[in-house]
Amino acid sequence: LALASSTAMAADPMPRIVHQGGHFELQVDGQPYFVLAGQMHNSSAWPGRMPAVWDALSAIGANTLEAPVYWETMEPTPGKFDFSEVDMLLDQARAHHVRLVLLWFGTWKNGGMHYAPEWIRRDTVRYPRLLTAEGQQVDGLSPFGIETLARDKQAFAALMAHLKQADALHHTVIMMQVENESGLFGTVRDHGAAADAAFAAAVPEAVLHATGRQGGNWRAAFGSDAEEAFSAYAVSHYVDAIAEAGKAVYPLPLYTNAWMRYRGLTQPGTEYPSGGPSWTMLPIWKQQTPALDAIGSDVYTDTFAEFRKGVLPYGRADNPPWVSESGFTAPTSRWVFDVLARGGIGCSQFGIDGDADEPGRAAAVQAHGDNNRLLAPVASTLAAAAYEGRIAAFVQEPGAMSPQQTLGNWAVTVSFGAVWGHPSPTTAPQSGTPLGRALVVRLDPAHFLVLGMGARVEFASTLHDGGVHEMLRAEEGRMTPSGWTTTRILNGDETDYGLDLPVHGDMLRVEVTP
Ligand code: N0T
Repeated sequence: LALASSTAMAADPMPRIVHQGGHFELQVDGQPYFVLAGQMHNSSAWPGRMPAVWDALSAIGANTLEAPVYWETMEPTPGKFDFSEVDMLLDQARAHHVRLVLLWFGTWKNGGMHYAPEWIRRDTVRYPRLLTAEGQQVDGLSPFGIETLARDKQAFAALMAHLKQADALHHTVIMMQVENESGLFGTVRDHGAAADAAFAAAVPEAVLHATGRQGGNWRAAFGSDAEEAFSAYAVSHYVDAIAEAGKAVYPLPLYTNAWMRYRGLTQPGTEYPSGGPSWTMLPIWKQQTPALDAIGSDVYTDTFAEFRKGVLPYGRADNPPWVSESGFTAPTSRWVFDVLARGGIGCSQFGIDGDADEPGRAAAVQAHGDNNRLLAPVASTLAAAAYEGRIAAFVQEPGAMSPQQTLGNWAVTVSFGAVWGHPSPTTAPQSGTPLGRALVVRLDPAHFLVLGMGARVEFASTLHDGGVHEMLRAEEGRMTPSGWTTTRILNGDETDYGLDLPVHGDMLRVEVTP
């Protein structure tokens, strides 16, 4: 018996994140995994609501569900845990053959405290609130609440112990989010007695080192950003302690998500949570959170320029591109292509179980469904190629010129809004509905995989050596576990003007003379 169970454990290593050369890979059951996820609305992890969640998830064909775990429901009285919500999620996810990312709604939820149990909310002596400079108590917990932190740590560790017992042989849960968009609203920093003392004291050496600041107290080192930097230190330290406690019990990949500072936001504590992992606070956050494997970006924009501004700072040698949430609209269907090619670990759409008649929802279901129908069957192959830097992504961006990238000895140009039989619109800025998206994967020097929607792809050799370097063959088909299967060879009208990928997506394999 002991032998049988240790063999089973050995066959299924823990999910983990590996990285090389700035590219990352999440491995599940020892295989590359790319998270193509949907997240339910905040109050949907209840049995009566789950059928709508599963319908929504299957409509978009995602391979992963992001689901909250509510502290208030999991620990209704101090130290008495109720894991029925978690067990329901595990059972249903297994029945639907998808993986789970669980979101720990603990001390912080969107810079607030509304998932803290009532016994915490009622006892402001043991679990102190934030204090404003004027001494006003705020609807948010102090990151200096020693007992609050102890309670959150204990609850998160209990959740991880439950998963270890209920899921270690399945790994239905592949990753955990620690807190949700942490940080402070209502004041830029806490003004309680402990906070005031720490704010007046010397900035820890490690923080100075990570931020390149000179010594002294927070004001001296950070000037007008002192309060926000101080809060980032306090909150990141707190979140890391929770992550560390959970990881010691059951070492799943752990991340936290950022309410970002973009789209013109400049005011911490009023426009976005102060001290959360916004991009200007990332050096402090990364330095303070060794127990976290990643800081994810919650990107609520339909424009590629804002997406880039929001996400690029998070792709670092020590942090994977990971879109932990994005708005559930049709234009956001482009982001996953970009994240994949950057060597990121995945992308999730927030609020998939909205009302059927919500404006834009039908188009979002169509676009993200098209994505996942195309990407999910080859996600492991794509993740492996992305890890090695063999993928280029191209997304439509009105106003920009047609993107071109080089893969091996080939310049790949992708244009959007091409009309069949007409030359490619590569000499003027792009226009049109921004939904075009494509990936080109270099399989070997002579073969490329081309996949995407609403895009024209053209190959041109970068070798000008008088030799013949041309596209020999374009096959439509699919990647199966045993390799490439051709459904038809494209030629003539289908290739003479470039490879036109239809709006709902297609996958081609291209052979070139190397
Ligand atoms: C997100 C979601 C959910 C000027 C919003 C986004 C989710 C949380 N918060 O629907 O509440 O639980 O993580 C904040 C978006 C601010 C955008 C400001 C742009």
